[in-house]
Amino acid sequence: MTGDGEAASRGSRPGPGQRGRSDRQAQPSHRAQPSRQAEPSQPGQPNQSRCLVMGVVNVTPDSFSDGGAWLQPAAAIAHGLELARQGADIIDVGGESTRPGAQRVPIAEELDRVMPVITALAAAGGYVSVDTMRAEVASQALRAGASMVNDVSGGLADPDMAGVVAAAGVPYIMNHWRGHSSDMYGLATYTDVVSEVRDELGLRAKAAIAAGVNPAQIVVDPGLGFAKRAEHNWALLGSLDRIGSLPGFEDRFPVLVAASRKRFIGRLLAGPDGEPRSFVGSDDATIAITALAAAAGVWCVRVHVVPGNMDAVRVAARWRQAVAAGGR
Ligand code: PMM
Repeated sequence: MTGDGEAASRGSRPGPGQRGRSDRQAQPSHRAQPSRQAEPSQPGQPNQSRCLVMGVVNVTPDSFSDGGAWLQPAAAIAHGLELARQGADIIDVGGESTRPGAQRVPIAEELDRVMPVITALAAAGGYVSVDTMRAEVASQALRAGASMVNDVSGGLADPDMAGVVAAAGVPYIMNHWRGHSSDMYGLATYTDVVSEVRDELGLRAKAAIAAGVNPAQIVVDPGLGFAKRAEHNWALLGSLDRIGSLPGFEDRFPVLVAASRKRFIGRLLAGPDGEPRSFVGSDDATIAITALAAAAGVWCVRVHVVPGNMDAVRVAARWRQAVAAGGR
Protein backbone atom coordinates (compact mmCIF):
# COMPACT_ATOMS: atom_id res chain seq x y z
CA MET A 1 0.00 0.00 0.00
CA THR A 2 1.06 3.56 -0.44
CA GLY A 3 1.42 6.05 2.34
CA ASP A 4 -2.06 7.23 1.37
CA GLY A 5 -3.65 3.83 1.70
CA GLU A 6 -4.51 3.68 -2.00
CA ALA A 7 -5.70 0.52 -3.69
CA ALA A 8 -2.62 -1.42 -4.65
CA SER A 9 -3.61 -4.24 -6.96
CA ARG A 10 -2.66 -3.74 -10.59
CA GLY A 11 -5.49 -2.62 -12.79
CA SER A 12 -7.56 -1.35 -9.88
CA ARG A 13 -5.09 1.33 -8.96
CA PRO A 14 -6.35 4.84 -9.29
CA GLY A 15 -5.15 6.78 -12.27
CA PRO A 16 -3.70 10.24 -12.15
CA GLY A 17 -6.99 11.78 -11.14
CA GLN A 18 -7.35 9.09 -8.44
CA ARG A 19 -10.71 8.09 -9.83
CA GLY A 20 -12.14 4.85 -11.10
CA ARG A 21 -11.90 4.04 -14.77
CA SER A 22 -15.66 4.32 -15.33
CA ASP A 23 -15.86 7.88 -14.02
CA ARG A 24 -15.94 9.61 -17.41
CA GLN A 25 -17.16 12.95 -16.09
CA ALA A 26 -14.47 13.14 -13.47
CA GLN A 27 -11.75 15.73 -13.90
CA PRO A 28 -8.24 15.32 -12.62
CA SER A 29 -7.48 16.37 -9.08
CA HIS A 30 -3.80 16.23 -9.76
CA ARG A 31 -2.35 18.85 -7.51
CA ALA A 32 0.27 17.75 -5.06
CA GLN A 33 -1.31 17.73 -1.65
CA PRO A 34 0.82 19.95 0.51
CA SER A 35 -1.47 19.61 3.50
CA ARG A 36 -0.43 16.00 3.91
CA GLN A 37 2.96 14.92 5.15
CA ALA A 38 4.99 13.38 2.35
CA GLU A 39 5.78 9.76 3.04
CA PRO A 40 8.47 7.58 1.52
CA SER A 41 7.14 5.63 -1.43
CA GLN A 42 7.14 1.87 -1.63
CA PRO A 43 8.57 0.29 -4.78
CA GLY A 44 6.01 0.36 -7.54
CA GLN A 45 3.32 2.02 -5.49
CA PRO A 46 2.33 5.48 -6.62
CA ASN A 47 2.13 7.83 -3.67
CA GLN A 48 -0.03 10.87 -4.27
CA SER A 49 1.12 12.81 -1.22
CA ARG A 50 4.03 14.14 -3.29
CA CYS A 51 5.21 14.41 -6.86
CA LEU A 52 5.74 10.91 -8.26
CA VAL A 53 9.12 9.70 -9.52
CA MET A 54 9.23 7.70 -12.74
CA GLY A 55 12.48 5.82 -13.32
CA VAL A 56 13.64 5.30 -16.92
CA VAL A 57 14.71 2.00 -18.49
CA ASN A 58 15.69 2.64 -22.11
CA VAL A 59 16.08 -0.76 -23.79
CA THR A 60 17.84 0.84 -26.75
CA PRO A 61 21.33 0.96 -28.21
CA ASP A 62 21.16 4.67 -28.99
CA SER A 63 19.14 6.76 -26.50
CA PHE A 64 21.07 9.99 -26.01
CA SER A 65 21.26 9.74 -22.25
CA ASP A 66 21.97 6.08 -21.53
CA GLY A 67 21.93 4.32 -24.92
CA GLY A 68 23.22 0.75 -24.85
CA ALA A 69 23.48 0.43 -21.09
CA TRP A 70 20.30 -1.64 -20.74
CA LEU A 71 19.90 -3.23 -24.16
CA GLN A 72 20.17 -6.82 -22.93
CA PRO A 73 16.95 -7.97 -21.25
CA ALA A 74 18.70 -9.23 -18.10
CA ALA A 75 20.49 -5.90 -17.65
CA ALA A 76 17.29 -3.93 -18.28
CA ILE A 77 15.30 -6.05 -15.82
CA ALA A 78 17.99 -5.74 -13.15
CA HIS A 79 18.08 -1.98 -13.70
CA GLY A 80 14.28 -1.68 -13.45
CA LEU A 81 14.28 -3.69 -10.23
CA GLU A 82 17.02 -1.49 -8.84
CA LEU A 83 15.07 1.68 -9.69
CA ALA A 84 12.02 0.21 -7.93
CA ARG A 85 14.14 -0.78 -4.92
CA GLN A 86 15.37 2.82 -4.76
CA GLY A 87 11.75 3.94 -4.51
CA ALA A 88 10.68 4.79 -8.06
CA ASP A 89 6.89 4.92 -8.15
CA ILE A 90 6.71 4.00 -11.83
CA ILE A 91 9.20 2.20 -14.11
CA ASP A 92 9.06 3.52 -17.68
CA VAL A 93 10.24 0.96 -20.24
CA GLY A 94 10.92 2.06 -23.81
CA GLY A 95 12.42 0.34 -26.85
CA GLU A 96 12.69 3.16 -29.36
CA SER A 97 15.10 6.06 -29.06
CA THR A 98 13.72 9.54 -29.65
CA ARG A 99 17.06 11.33 -29.69
CA PRO A 100 17.27 14.06 -32.35
CA GLY A 101 17.81 12.54 -35.77
CA ALA A 102 16.88 8.98 -34.69
CA GLN A 103 15.32 6.71 -37.31
CA ARG A 104 12.34 4.54 -36.40
CA VAL A 105 12.85 1.01 -35.12
CA PRO A 106 10.80 -1.76 -36.77
CA ILE A 107 7.90 -2.82 -34.57
CA ALA A 108 9.16 -6.39 -34.22
CA GLU A 109 12.43 -5.08 -32.83
CA GLU A 110 10.67 -2.71 -30.43
CA LEU A 111 8.55 -5.61 -29.15
CA ASP A 112 11.61 -7.86 -28.79
CA ARG A 113 13.30 -5.20 -26.70
CA VAL A 114 10.50 -4.24 -24.32
CA MET A 115 8.28 -7.28 -23.85
CA PRO A 116 10.62 -9.48 -21.76
CA VAL A 117 11.47 -6.50 -19.59
CA ILE A 118 7.88 -5.38 -19.02
CA THR A 119 6.75 -8.94 -18.36
CA ALA A 120 9.44 -9.51 -15.75
CA LEU A 121 9.08 -6.15 -14.00
CA ALA A 122 5.29 -6.41 -13.83
CA ALA A 123 5.54 -10.00 -12.56
CA ALA A 124 7.85 -8.73 -9.82
CA GLY A 125 5.10 -6.31 -8.73
CA GLY A 126 6.43 -3.16 -10.38
CA TYR A 127 4.12 -0.42 -11.59
CA VAL A 128 5.24 -0.33 -15.21
CA SER A 129 4.68 2.27 -17.90
CA VAL A 130 5.34 1.47 -21.55
CA ASP A 131 7.04 4.28 -23.47
CA THR A 132 5.85 3.77 -27.03
CA MET A 133 4.22 5.58 -29.94
CA ARG A 134 2.71 2.36 -31.31
CA ALA A 135 -0.77 1.11 -30.39
CA GLU A 136 0.22 -2.51 -30.96
CA VAL A 137 3.20 -2.25 -28.62
CA ALA A 138 1.02 -0.53 -26.00
CA SER A 139 -1.62 -3.22 -26.35
CA GLN A 140 0.82 -6.10 -25.93
CA ALA A 141 2.58 -4.34 -23.05
CA LEU A 142 -0.72 -3.81 -21.22
CA ARG A 143 -1.57 -7.48 -21.67
CA ALA A 144 1.85 -8.36 -20.26
CA GLY A 145 1.24 -6.34 -17.11
CA ALA A 146 2.03 -2.69 -17.88
CA SER A 147 -0.24 -0.28 -16.01
CA MET A 148 0.24 2.95 -17.96
CA VAL A 149 0.98 4.21 -21.49
CA ASN A 150 3.57 6.94 -22.09
CA ASP A 151 3.20 8.14 -25.68
CA VAL A 152 5.72 10.83 -26.64
CA SER A 153 3.67 11.61 -29.73
CA GLY A 154 0.49 12.32 -27.74
CA GLY A 155 -1.44 10.03 -30.07
CA LEU A 156 -0.24 11.68 -33.28
CA ALA A 157 2.06 8.88 -34.44
CA ASP A 158 -0.57 6.14 -34.34
CA PRO A 159 -4.29 6.85 -34.76
CA ASP A 160 -5.14 3.61 -32.94
CA MET A 161 -3.34 4.51 -29.74
CA ALA A 162 -6.22 6.35 -28.03
CA GLY A 163 -8.56 3.43 -28.68
CA VAL A 164 -6.13 1.00 -27.03
CA VAL A 165 -5.78 3.27 -24.01
CA ALA A 166 -9.54 3.82 -23.81
CA ALA A 167 -10.26 0.09 -23.92
CA ALA A 168 -7.70 -0.62 -21.20
CA GLY A 169 -8.80 2.29 -19.00
CA VAL A 170 -5.25 3.06 -17.92
CA PRO A 171 -3.43 6.36 -17.31
CA TYR A 172 -2.22 7.96 -20.53
CA ILE A 173 0.74 10.35 -20.67
CA MET A 174 0.33 12.66 -23.66
CA ASN A 175 3.54 14.43 -24.60
CA HIS A 176 3.66 17.54 -26.80
CA TRP A 177 5.12 16.45 -30.14
CA ARG A 178 5.16 17.75 -33.69
CA GLY A 179 6.93 15.06 -35.67
CA HIS A 180 9.39 12.21 -35.64
CA SER A 181 12.93 12.69 -34.38
CA SER A 182 14.41 12.58 -37.88
CA ASP A 183 13.14 16.08 -38.58
CA MET A 184 11.92 17.57 -35.32
CA TYR A 185 14.19 20.61 -35.15
CA GLY A 186 12.73 21.81 -38.42
CA LEU A 187 9.42 21.96 -36.54
CA ALA A 188 10.77 23.99 -33.63
CA THR A 189 9.27 27.31 -34.63
CA TYR A 190 7.06 29.17 -32.18
CA THR A 191 5.80 32.70 -31.68
CA ASP A 192 4.65 31.96 -28.14
CA VAL A 193 5.84 28.50 -27.18
CA VAL A 194 3.80 28.15 -23.98
CA SER A 195 0.51 29.12 -25.61
CA GLU A 196 1.16 26.97 -28.67
CA VAL A 197 2.11 23.92 -26.62
CA ARG A 198 -1.04 24.37 -24.51
CA ASP A 199 -3.21 24.77 -27.62
CA GLU A 200 -1.73 21.68 -29.28
CA LEU A 201 -1.95 19.57 -26.12
CA GLY A 202 -5.57 20.66 -25.76
CA LEU A 203 -6.33 19.40 -29.25
CA ARG A 204 -4.63 16.08 -28.49
CA ALA A 205 -6.55 15.69 -25.23
CA LYS A 206 -9.83 16.40 -27.04
CA ALA A 207 -9.00 13.80 -29.69
CA ALA A 208 -8.17 11.21 -27.03
CA ILE A 209 -11.38 11.90 -25.13
CA ALA A 210 -13.37 11.68 -28.39
CA ALA A 211 -11.83 8.21 -28.88
CA GLY A 212 -13.08 7.19 -25.45
CA VAL A 213 -10.18 7.98 -23.11
CA ASN A 214 -11.34 8.95 -19.64
CA PRO A 215 -10.23 12.57 -19.04
CA ALA A 216 -9.33 11.61 -15.47
CA GLN A 217 -6.67 9.27 -16.88
CA ILE A 218 -4.87 11.89 -19.00
CA VAL A 219 -1.53 13.34 -17.94
CA VAL A 220 0.05 16.06 -20.09
CA ASP A 221 3.74 16.66 -20.72
CA PRO A 222 5.28 19.78 -22.34
CA GLY A 223 7.63 17.52 -24.32
CA LEU A 224 10.99 19.09 -23.45
CA GLY A 225 13.35 18.66 -26.38
CA PHE A 226 10.66 17.44 -28.78
CA ALA A 227 10.65 20.02 -31.58
CA LYS A 228 12.02 22.49 -29.05
CA ARG A 229 15.24 24.37 -28.68
CA ALA A 230 16.79 25.26 -25.33
CA GLU A 231 14.96 28.59 -25.06
CA HIS A 232 11.64 26.82 -25.65
CA ASN A 233 12.39 24.25 -22.94
CA TRP A 234 13.25 26.94 -20.40
CA ALA A 235 10.16 28.97 -21.27
CA LEU A 236 8.00 25.90 -20.67
CA LEU A 237 9.70 25.10 -17.37
CA GLY A 238 9.13 28.70 -16.32
CA SER A 239 5.41 28.35 -17.00
CA LEU A 240 4.62 24.94 -15.54
CA ASP A 241 1.61 26.34 -13.73
CA ARG A 242 0.04 27.04 -17.15
CA ILE A 243 0.79 23.71 -18.83
CA GLY A 244 -1.91 21.67 -17.13
CA SER A 245 -4.71 24.12 -17.83
CA LEU A 246 -5.59 23.55 -21.45
CA PRO A 247 -7.86 25.67 -23.63
CA GLY A 248 -11.41 24.29 -23.67
CA PHE A 249 -11.05 22.46 -20.36
CA GLU A 250 -12.31 23.81 -17.09
CA ASP A 251 -10.16 21.61 -14.89
CA ARG A 252 -6.44 21.15 -14.94
CA PHE A 253 -4.62 18.02 -16.06
CA PRO A 254 -1.76 16.49 -14.11
CA VAL A 255 1.62 17.40 -15.58
CA LEU A 256 4.69 15.21 -16.08
CA VAL A 257 8.11 16.79 -16.57
CA ALA A 258 10.93 14.85 -18.24
CA ALA A 259 14.01 17.09 -18.16
CA SER A 260 16.45 14.45 -16.96
CA ARG A 261 19.81 14.55 -18.78
CA LYS A 262 18.42 16.49 -21.72
CA ARG A 263 20.86 18.44 -23.83
CA PHE A 264 19.59 21.87 -22.87
CA ILE A 265 20.82 21.22 -19.30
CA GLY A 266 24.27 20.20 -20.51
CA ARG A 267 24.44 23.35 -22.64
CA LEU A 268 23.49 25.60 -19.72
CA LEU A 269 26.30 24.04 -17.69
CA ALA A 270 28.92 24.18 -20.46
CA GLY A 271 32.47 24.83 -19.34
CA PRO A 272 34.55 27.89 -20.34
CA ASP A 273 35.53 26.08 -23.56
CA GLY A 274 31.84 25.85 -24.51
CA GLU A 275 31.84 22.06 -24.17
CA PRO A 276 28.38 20.96 -22.92
CA ARG A 277 28.27 19.06 -19.63
CA SER A 278 28.01 15.27 -20.11
CA PHE A 279 24.65 13.54 -19.62
CA VAL A 280 25.74 11.94 -16.36
CA GLY A 281 27.30 15.25 -15.34
CA SER A 282 23.85 16.82 -15.64
CA ASP A 283 22.29 14.63 -12.95
CA ASP A 284 22.66 17.18 -10.12
CA ALA A 285 21.05 19.85 -12.29
CA THR A 286 18.23 17.41 -13.06
CA ILE A 287 17.64 17.12 -9.31
CA ALA A 288 17.45 20.92 -9.10
CA ILE A 289 14.82 20.96 -11.85
CA THR A 290 12.93 18.18 -10.07
CA ALA A 291 12.81 20.21 -6.86
CA LEU A 292 11.56 23.30 -8.66
CA ALA A 293 9.02 21.38 -10.76
CA ALA A 294 7.69 19.48 -7.75
CA ALA A 295 7.45 22.71 -5.77
CA ALA A 296 5.45 24.11 -8.71
CA GLY A 297 2.99 21.24 -8.27
CA VAL A 298 3.78 18.82 -11.10
CA TRP A 299 2.37 15.31 -10.77
CA CYS A 300 5.44 13.31 -11.81
CA VAL A 301 9.05 13.67 -12.92
CA ARG A 302 10.67 11.18 -15.31
CA VAL A 303 14.32 10.63 -14.35
CA HIS A 304 17.29 8.34 -14.97
CA VAL A 305 18.61 8.36 -11.39
CA VAL A 306 16.16 7.87 -8.52
CA PRO A 307 17.67 8.63 -5.08
CA GLY A 308 18.50 12.34 -5.41
CA ASN A 309 15.30 13.03 -7.29
CA MET A 310 13.29 11.20 -4.64
CA ASP A 311 14.88 13.38 -1.96
CA ALA A 312 14.01 16.44 -4.05
CA VAL A 313 10.30 15.57 -4.35
CA ARG A 314 10.09 14.86 -0.64
CA VAL A 315 11.66 18.21 0.17
CA ALA A 316 9.31 19.91 -2.29
CA ALA A 317 6.25 18.27 -0.70
CA ARG A 318 7.28 19.54 2.72
CA TRP A 319 8.05 22.95 1.19
CA ARG A 320 4.57 23.15 -0.33
CA GLN A 321 3.08 22.18 3.00
CA ALA A 322 4.95 25.05 4.64
CA VAL A 323 3.85 27.47 1.92
CA ALA A 324 0.24 26.37 2.34
CA ALA A 325 0.51 26.90 6.09
CA GLY A 326 1.45 30.52 5.41
CA GLY A 327 4.23 30.73 7.97
CA ARG A 328 2.25 29.19 10.81
N1 PMM B 1 11.62 11.96 -23.36
C1 PMM B 1 12.24 10.84 -23.77
C2 PMM B 1 11.60 9.60 -23.72
N2 PMM B 1 10.36 9.48 -23.22
N3 PMM B 1 8.47 10.49 -22.25
C3 PMM B 1 7.82 11.58 -21.85
N4 PMM B 1 6.57 11.50 -21.36
N5 PMM B 1 8.40 12.82 -21.92
C4 PMM B 1 9.64 13.01 -22.42
O1 PMM B 1 10.10 14.16 -22.47
C5 PMM B 1 10.36 11.86 -22.86
C6 PMM B 1 9.72 10.59 -22.77
C7 PMM B 1 13.63 10.95 -24.31
O2 PMM B 1 14.58 10.93 -23.26
P1 PMM B 1 15.47 9.65 -22.91
O3 PMM B 1 16.14 9.20 -24.19
O4 PMM B 1 16.43 10.10 -21.88
O5 PMM B 1 14.56 8.59 -22.39
